[in-house]
Amino acid sequence: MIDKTSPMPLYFQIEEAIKLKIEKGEWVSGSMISSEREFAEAYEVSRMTVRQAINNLVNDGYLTRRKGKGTFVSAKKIEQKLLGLTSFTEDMRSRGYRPASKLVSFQTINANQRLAKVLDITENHEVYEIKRVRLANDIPMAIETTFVPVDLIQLQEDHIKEGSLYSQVENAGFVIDYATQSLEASIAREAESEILEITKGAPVLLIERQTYLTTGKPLELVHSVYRGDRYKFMIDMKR
Ligand code: 16G
Repeated sequence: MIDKTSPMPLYFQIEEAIKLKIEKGEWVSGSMISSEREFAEAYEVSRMTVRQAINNLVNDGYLTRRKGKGTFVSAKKIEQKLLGLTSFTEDMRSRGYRPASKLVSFQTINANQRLAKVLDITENHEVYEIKRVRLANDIPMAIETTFVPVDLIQLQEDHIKEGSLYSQVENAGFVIDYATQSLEASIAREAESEILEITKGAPVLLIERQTYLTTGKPLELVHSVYRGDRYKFMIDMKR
């Protein structure tokens, strides 16, 4: 499997061999991998070489080190296509996960200048500010802060707590049309890391979505913090 005559560096060959095992499902997520020594013996390479391969796989999110325990195969990332305009509830259900939310807060606030501009309302107009932790099979995936103009729709706290915002909007007779979304890399701050159950400074994805109804009216502005270790966004491109 490892070709010592190849110009490919040995650590890279080991990395590829491990990735293949994970991708083929031979090594399942959560299982512990062999020690550096065992790898070094099996591949007849130095422990330094093995360490380099494993470090790269940890950095790329394939493997996770747990202090005092060992190195484990990471949970598979959720792949989300940036194509259809879907809700968290729909995304999770379509992948066979059980969606849920923890409602952190639900209140009305007065729009500041930016909110007013984005939501096409006048400054100081009331907007709902909804903070939710979004979970898949009880694992926290993202923290979402959603702003919706109060004048547009009467939102029920109970429904938001239990169910889907988009279904509540659609059940009220609105048709959601399109959204613009930005995505940028960042690191988890202390409060975020506690909620998302990741270490402080771990990579996260910051997403901002502005969603519009078929009437042309803005429905929501949403700021989200997604776990970088569990999420992968896919974009199809055509030339
Ligand atoms: C997604 C959307 C968010 C929307 C929510 C509705 C992203 C980045 N954000 O999380 O804008 O408010 O779905 O979900 O995808 P719900 O209908 O399950 O409440």
